[in-house]
Amino acid sequence: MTAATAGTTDQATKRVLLAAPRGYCAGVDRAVVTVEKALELYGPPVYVRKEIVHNKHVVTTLEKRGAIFVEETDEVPEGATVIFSAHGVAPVVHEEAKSLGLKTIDATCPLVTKVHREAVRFASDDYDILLIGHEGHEEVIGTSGEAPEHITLVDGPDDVPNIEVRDPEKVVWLSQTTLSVDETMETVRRLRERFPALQDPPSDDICYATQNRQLAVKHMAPDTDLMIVVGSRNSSNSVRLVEVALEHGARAGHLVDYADEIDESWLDGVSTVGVTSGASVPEILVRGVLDYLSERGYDDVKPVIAAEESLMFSLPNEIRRDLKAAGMSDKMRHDGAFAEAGSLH
Ligand code: 0O3
Ligand code: SF4
Repeated sequence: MTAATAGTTDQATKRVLLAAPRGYCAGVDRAVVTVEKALELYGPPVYVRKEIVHNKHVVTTLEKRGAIFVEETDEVPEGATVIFSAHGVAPVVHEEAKSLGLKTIDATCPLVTKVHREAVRFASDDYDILLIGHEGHEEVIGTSGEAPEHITLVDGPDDVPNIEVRDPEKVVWLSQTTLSVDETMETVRRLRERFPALQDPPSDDICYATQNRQLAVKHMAPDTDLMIVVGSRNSSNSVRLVEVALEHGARAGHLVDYADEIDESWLDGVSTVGVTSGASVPEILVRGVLDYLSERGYDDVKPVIAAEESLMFSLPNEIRRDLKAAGMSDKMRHDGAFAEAGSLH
């Protein structure tokens, strides 16, 4: 019997594989800094439609600083400022906000906006657009709202037999940005069996950050007894990381918001723990998990680097203009400042 199956694990065999890249992507950084800057600039309260990103810690920390998260724009008082989340909104939401006299700041990730533009373009050329994504997810609702009469949702490979199109010669697929790359390719393969003339998007809709985080997990998974993914349950990209880990050989995998959700029994007989985090997760939460593991003898941490990332987006124009007028900086603060300012609970 090996150490990994013996129920107890020798101190010398305990190690952590730490994924890189992990955590904040450029779109999340931009969206979170937008709310922080709005709080500094206008003072609380600042209204945000939906969770700015799908992370419990980010949302509760911003709430403590004076952000008010609402489900719909009609909950925002007349004349107030509302920020739209990183996942994007349908045009009808912009119209509603305008009719309510709200000032808006659009923190939609530019890579989500790119998919919206593709949808508008293919709809204006009268294509049937097959949007691969998860039903009910905010990003999918926003993208579908750009051209509801042209877009059909395809929620994974098993949904393909249900799909009908007007003209099989004029069909294109687009996707949510945070899907499993492999599952999406399987969905496309099945769609193409049904519609051989199916066109690909002009460029990848699954974004660089989603792809890189999955790639790092694929590298680590075969050597991993237990994969711990830090992220919230409603975070599509974080949930996908657990699935990818299990599909690529990790013997177990769990999603946690905080280190204190780790069940001690998960470590029974575990030699190698993989650690990563979703694109909406501040690094302080990963540090919490590494500290937890270190206290239990897993203090040999080896990075597994799948890609280097340097992309940064500038803040939305609406807030840059106001920051400039107030003589304030519009610089991004990649994760660090947010992480240190937030307490863990
Ligand atoms: O789309 P997802 O549920 O993964 O959202 P998160 O967790 O907030 O991550 C950021 C992704 C995003 C804003 C849309 O691409
Ligand atoms: Fe943008 Fe990708 Fe991050 Fe989504 S996961 S916010 S598309 S960079």
